[in-house]
Amino acid sequence: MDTAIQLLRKCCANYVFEPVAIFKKSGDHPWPLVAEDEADLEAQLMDGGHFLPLPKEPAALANVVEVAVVDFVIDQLQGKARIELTRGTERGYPDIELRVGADHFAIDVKVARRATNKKGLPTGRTDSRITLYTGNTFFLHPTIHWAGTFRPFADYKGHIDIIALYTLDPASATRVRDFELVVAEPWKIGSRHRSSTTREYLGAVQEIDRLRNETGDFATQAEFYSYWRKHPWKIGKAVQQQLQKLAAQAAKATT
Ligand SMILES: [Ca+2]
Repeated sequence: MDTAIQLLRKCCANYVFEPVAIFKKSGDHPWPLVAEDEADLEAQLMDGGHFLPLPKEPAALANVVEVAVVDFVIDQLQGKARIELTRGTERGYPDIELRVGADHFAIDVKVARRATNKKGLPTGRTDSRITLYTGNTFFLHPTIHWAGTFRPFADYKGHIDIIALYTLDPASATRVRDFELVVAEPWKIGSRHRSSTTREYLGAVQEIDRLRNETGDFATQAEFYSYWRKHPWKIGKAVQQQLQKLAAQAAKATT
């Protein structure tokens, strides 16, 4: 477990936020455009009218950030000895499956905006509670191979989150300022609060220092799992149908 975490921490320490803006095909500048380096090119594209701002709506911006971080991690680690990375599906879990030797790790990327006060200064908390897991499916039934997952939840040697923190800069095309990546085990940053009242999500602690230091509300992983698996989750129609299908398959397999 420690090897995988160290590997990801080392990798994330090298990350610099890359998606600067959305490229717009037409611009307003003379051709040819000659740039001296990356920074010069960026400045010229900005001045030349080639940039559209990234979305500032939290979910849309989070998706841009998440894709960029997943791309980076896969690009950095793929091809190293004894390591294999597989990208997950958009709505599935996890975002990346990492294999080190014979062990599989679930790597999930989560994005959170820093909360700011009326003066625009960071309060030291995330704007909303990070969702650690959907509570009523693969997390609740850890031995079942759920749709949209690579393998049952309990088959992972470990679960690791990469938390991307940023401060919203509405005036810049990039929208993102003070970008930071924190690598943490979900149970270590777990809270006793849901991250949504309408969706079946369980949440992380909101203090950024506690995310960095991995000091959540639970003393042990067992305590975290037991608390959240006892939670009265709502089982919707889609989840119920999946459970029935799996139960029918299991029954068929034993006859
Ligand atoms: Ca994610």
